[in-house]
Amino acid sequence: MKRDQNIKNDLIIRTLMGEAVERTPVWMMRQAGRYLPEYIALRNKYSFFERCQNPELACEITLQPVDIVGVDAAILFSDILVVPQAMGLEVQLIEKQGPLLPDPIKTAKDLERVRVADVDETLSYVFDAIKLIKQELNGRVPLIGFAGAPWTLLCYMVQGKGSKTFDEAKAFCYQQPEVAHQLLQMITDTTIAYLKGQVAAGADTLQIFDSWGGLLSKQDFETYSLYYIRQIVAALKDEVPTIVFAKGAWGSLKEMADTGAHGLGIDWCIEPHMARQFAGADITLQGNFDPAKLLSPIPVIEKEVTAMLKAFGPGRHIANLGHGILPNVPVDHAKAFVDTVKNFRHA
Ligand code: 1CP
Repeated sequence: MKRDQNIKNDLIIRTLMGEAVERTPVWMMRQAGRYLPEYIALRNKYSFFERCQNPELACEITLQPVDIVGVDAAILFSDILVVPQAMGLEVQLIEKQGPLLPDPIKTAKDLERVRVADVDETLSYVFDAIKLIKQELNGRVPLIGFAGAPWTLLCYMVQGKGSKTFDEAKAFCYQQPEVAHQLLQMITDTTIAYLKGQVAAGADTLQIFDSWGGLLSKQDFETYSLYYIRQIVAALKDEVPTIVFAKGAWGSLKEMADTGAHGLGIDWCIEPHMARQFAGADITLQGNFDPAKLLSPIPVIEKEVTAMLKAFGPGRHIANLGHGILPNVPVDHAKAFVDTVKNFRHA
């Protein structure tokens, strides 16, 4: 296992490895982004993919929440959709609407337009950003690398845009399962090379985001998602600790724990003691504050975060939200979340 000995605050790495920690560590999914005025200022000057592709900009945005909110980890500023882009699909980001893929995958013929990416050729800007971020972090906190899970990427590659149901992506899997599996395997192979490149560049831990895993039945989650996540975790788990976050898929926590991942993200719809019961004692749980609760008055946030910490109990817990931070959360509310965790000690 690779480990950067120069990290001063390595609470998150130690928690993932099941080692003793003085307090619960904390970060927030989507912490680099739209709720920070410093991010909005850069957004008004550069397009989304400019922000991702320019290592100096990506570095600056990555460090913002570390400097401003005081989280215990940085997460690379990028997007899960750089992988479909590297595989050959056009991806646009429409302000205030979200991702748009104008020529989505619908048939076997469309697979001719995508390939397993040569990541050193197509995604080297990410590796350059990681090297720069590690240098600028100078050992303050660990850097989290990430990728989308193959199922969640298929959702966008087939549906062509965000959706509440991803019904077209599901219909594609159910009507053309062989084509779907070919695409999922291509995404998986690209993702493994991509994440290995992130680790080689300096990422200290990796999170796999399966934002739409909870749209699938337990059996379909196994078939279209977990089968591929398992390959990714197996390829990386001996390099750095890995965290799997499959939103809504808590019915498969045990199976996810069995992949050998070091951490599992959970959303706010499952109680910590139930998640622990499903996942077993030997894995770190991450979560699970309702992101919308950060819109509550600060004293309510403090009270509810404390209750969450008590519900998880000491050890093997990384405090986080149950999904990404919302753009309309005031910065001092995000700080209240982080500070409440940092000031709390288990009795
Ligand atoms: O600035 C802007 O207006 C663009 C908004 C934005 C941002 C800040 C997008 C477009 N992506 C990002 C950055 C991003 N995306 C990060 C940065 C690191 C961090 O601070 O966490 C990460 C980890 C992601 C991951 C991501 N992108 C996911 C998985 C996590 C999740 O929130 O579920 C998903 C599903 C995406 C797709 C995507 N990209 C952008 C948006 C608005 C979306 C979601 C669209 C949808 O709801 O379908």
